[in-house]
Amino acid sequence: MIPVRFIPVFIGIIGFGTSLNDKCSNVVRNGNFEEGTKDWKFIGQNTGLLLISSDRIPRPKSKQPIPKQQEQKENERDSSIHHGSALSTAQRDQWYHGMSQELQIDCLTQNQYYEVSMNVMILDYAGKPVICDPFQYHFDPSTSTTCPTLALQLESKDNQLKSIPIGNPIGPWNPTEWNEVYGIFQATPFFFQQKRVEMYVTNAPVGHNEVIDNVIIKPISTSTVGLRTCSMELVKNGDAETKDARFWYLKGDASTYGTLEIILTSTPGSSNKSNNDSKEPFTNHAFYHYGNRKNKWNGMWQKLDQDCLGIGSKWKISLYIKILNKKREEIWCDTKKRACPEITFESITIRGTVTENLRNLIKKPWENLQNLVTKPWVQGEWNRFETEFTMTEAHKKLDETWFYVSNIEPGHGYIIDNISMVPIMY
Ligand SMILES: [Ca+2]
Ligand SMILES: [Ca+2]
Repeated sequence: MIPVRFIPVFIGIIGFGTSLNDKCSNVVRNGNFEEGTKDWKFIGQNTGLLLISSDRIPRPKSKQPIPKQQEQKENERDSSIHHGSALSTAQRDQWYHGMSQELQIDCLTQNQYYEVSMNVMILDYAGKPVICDPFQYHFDPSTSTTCPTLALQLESKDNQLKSIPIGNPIGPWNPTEWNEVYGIFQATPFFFQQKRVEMYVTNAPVGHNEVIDNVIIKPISTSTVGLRTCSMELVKNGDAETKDARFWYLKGDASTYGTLEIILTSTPGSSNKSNNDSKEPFTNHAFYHYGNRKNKWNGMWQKLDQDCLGIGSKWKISLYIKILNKKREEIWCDTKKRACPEITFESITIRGTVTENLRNLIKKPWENLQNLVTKPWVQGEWNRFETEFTMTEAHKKLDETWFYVSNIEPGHGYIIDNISMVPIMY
């Protein structure tokens, strides 16, 4: 069993002046569990709720291997704010079983955008931390590496149920520390036609407990990461300065795409966001994708906001990149033989079954875009990549448009930063 400490409910804490603004500054009630399990329920007959002490959550022990050169692995996640209690399930018999809370719909404003965040871990029934894979975008309940997600269950007046994901797990996943679920959603008029809107934690593998803390749903603000800015920048978190890989996935499936971590480095064109000491050579963060990549197209993958991509609109994509061999040494590639990294755009429509989706994926339109910077590749330095993409009708008529890093030899890795996509003709 997990170490469990029951916390008494502090009745006195709800006595403060609770105007609607105060009450709704976090749409989630008792999101930090300072009032015990108050306002929380669960989905699944045997799920149950347990309060556990946040201090009992296991702390990190080991470090991952780092590239064989100057870069350092980023390993600083602030865990100092997590005190008091956290909420765990007691048992989970189905992937969709988890803790839940009915949302105060009168706290939501129609058409307003909301930022969602939550700290989360997975523990097995013996209380040991479990790793999951946040880079797999498509949820497959038959795999044992799915990560917890935050979703809304909407129940209509005629009892129809609809589920909407509102927060996705962020990689890289550290099993022995708090991880984050993050997202942005809009409170559409559809929400207000429902009989009930219930938020729930879902998608962790069956037979494991979800543990959560600091669940927040609040109106977006200037500090919200990943807001729509069609006219300025279409890539979300292209510079890794959130110190994580939020908004990024890996193309392929977990057995073929390797893994990704955040490293400290020094990329041209980066401001010293994370370190004010000018003597320190590692001033910013970058993505490092490596490991057992089986295909050239197993690359970092991000969904674009297709509403920003008008037919005929033209975009400039730019980034800095280094490539590494299996020994994690920086290597050279031959631009003349088309052996260097590229960027691929693709569009898909997801409908029906997994088999149908796979068939759709084969038929999708895609373009492999080469580097328009004709300078030869320089080993050991950051290489500049620039290309252009024009949105077409063939892309637009499908539901989703994505792009990914491609044409990297299987088994090789790359370090990438300052990935940007800005309009040339909009
Ligand atoms: Ca707490
Ligand atoms: Ca960066």
